[in-house]
Amino acid sequence: MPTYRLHGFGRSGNTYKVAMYLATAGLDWEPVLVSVAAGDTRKPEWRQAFNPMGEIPVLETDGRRLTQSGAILTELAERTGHFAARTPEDRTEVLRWILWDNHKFTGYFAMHRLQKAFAPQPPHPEVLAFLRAQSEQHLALLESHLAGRDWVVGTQPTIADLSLAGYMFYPTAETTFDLAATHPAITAWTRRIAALPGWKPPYELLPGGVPVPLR
Ligand SMILES: N[C@@H](CCC(=O)N[C@@H](CS)C(=O)NCC(=O)O)C(=O)O
Repeated sequence: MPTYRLHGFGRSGNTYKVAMYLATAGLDWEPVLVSVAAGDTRKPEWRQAFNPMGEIPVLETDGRRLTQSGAILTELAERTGHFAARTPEDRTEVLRWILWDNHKFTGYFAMHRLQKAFAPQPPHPEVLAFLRAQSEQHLALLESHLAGRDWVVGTQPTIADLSLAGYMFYPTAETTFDLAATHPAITAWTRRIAALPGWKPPYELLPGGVPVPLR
């Protein structure tokens, strides 16, 4: 059995954050299909066995089941050294950006994509407008942070980059953001990430979640 088993599916950018790590760190892993769209995470037996919070990703290793992409990435970096911060100060910075990603960037950008592309009912236009405005505000902050620097923290890629980039590689048809046209620093940074050995886009790295239906 591989050292790491990653439960999740291709549509989940939070799962993809961890998948990108495992792939680009060259670790021994396999994906296990768990589909939010199919209702897997809402089943009481799944919650009891894997995550009472009802969320993917779940990373199984050494008989443990780790959850929360930021916590998983932190443990992997500490264990393996791949994409770890180099100094105590940078470790704090990495944590700061991962928290910001979870709360602000992914919190709004992923919800906007979910509502726009995958919600069973069309969202209220004001809800969508709010999520889009928040996403734009957070993208602008990241764009200005990345102008003139290669990586989010320090001079090497870290888990902060992989966390923040988790939702950047989905098609414009899903996100409705054409970042290549509007955010040059973010685009250059995602190209650096995509150049890491072992990198693949979400729907190639993870099963399930073929991008339908789209509205
Ligand atoms: N902060 C969490 C967020 C996890 C999360 O929101 N996962 C979504 C899929 S991307 C999920 O499992 N949703 C299940 C549901 O809402 O029922 C992390 O980074 O792992």
